[in-house]
Amino acid sequence: MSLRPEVIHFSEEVREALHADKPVVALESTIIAHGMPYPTNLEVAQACEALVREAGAIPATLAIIDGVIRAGLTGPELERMATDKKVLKAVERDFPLIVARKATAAVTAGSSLAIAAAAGIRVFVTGGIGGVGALAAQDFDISADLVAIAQYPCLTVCSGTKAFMDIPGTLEYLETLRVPVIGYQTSEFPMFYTRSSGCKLEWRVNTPEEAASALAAQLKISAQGGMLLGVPVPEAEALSEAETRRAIDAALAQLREQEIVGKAVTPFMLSAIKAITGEASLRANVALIHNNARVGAQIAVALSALE
Ligand code: PSU
Ligand code: MN
Repeated sequence: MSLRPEVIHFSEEVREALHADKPVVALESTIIAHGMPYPTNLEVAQACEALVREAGAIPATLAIIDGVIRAGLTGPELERMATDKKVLKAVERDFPLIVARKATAAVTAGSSLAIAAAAGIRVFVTGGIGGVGALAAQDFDISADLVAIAQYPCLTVCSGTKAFMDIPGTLEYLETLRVPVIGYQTSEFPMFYTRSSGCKLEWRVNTPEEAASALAAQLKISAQGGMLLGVPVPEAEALSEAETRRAIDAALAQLREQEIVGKAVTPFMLSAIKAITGEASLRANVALIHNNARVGAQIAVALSALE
């Protein structure tokens, strides 16, 4: 799939910024609508936009509102994402039906990348990407995020895949898809709530400038294809590996018992983990998203300086 650029409706600010080649950072909306409880979700969405601005870039939060694919939301639209229980979760294959029915949907990392690529936005920020599921060898649960990261010419800034995924399997699959995976100030792939997964990476960058030059080279040499940057959750809010593993095992047991499948898995797991760890997992989730917004914006600014 590839979106036609003319179907995207830009906010005036985002349109002007892209037109003037100013740095723009794409932000996803599934983490707002389905990833965190209200009012934390709204606070995080607003804080991310503010952090991107502080770093000198323009935020473009992405969503489908009443059937219209949007880059750059108004305040009330952002609020709707955070509060309206009827907001759907759109992976790319859902776009035609959501548009035809004039429905409202949050977009996942993969579908955000489709919009960002068509819009000419080169940096996308999320919390954790979808990955290869823990039982993928039997149930084929592999997130469409991975395919989108491989296809679209955009950098994805994340804190790893959600911790309840098969992390080594996810990294193997990214290798198959030919995605460069880079650690930001780390030599291991981060594990979402936890700084490290024990999975070593071949590539590491230490500054926004280094990340930007890798991205600039990718954009120059390849007509297609993205890049993945793993930024560990800030130390102060990180959960220990043991804490994370314990919460995940308990949540996975609930998931199997309740026979939840498909798109509902991720929202279920996030809220089950939060119920098990108390507020600690939510605090870590918030901290890593804020940090990723800051780092992503610094990279977008550095990229624009290179261009
Ligand atoms: N990570 C989070 N919270 C989320 C998601 C990821 O911490 O809400 C969302 C992202 O939008 C991601 C999507 O793209 O879950 C992946 O869903 P799935 O595993 O169903 O492909
Ligand atoms: Mn899945």
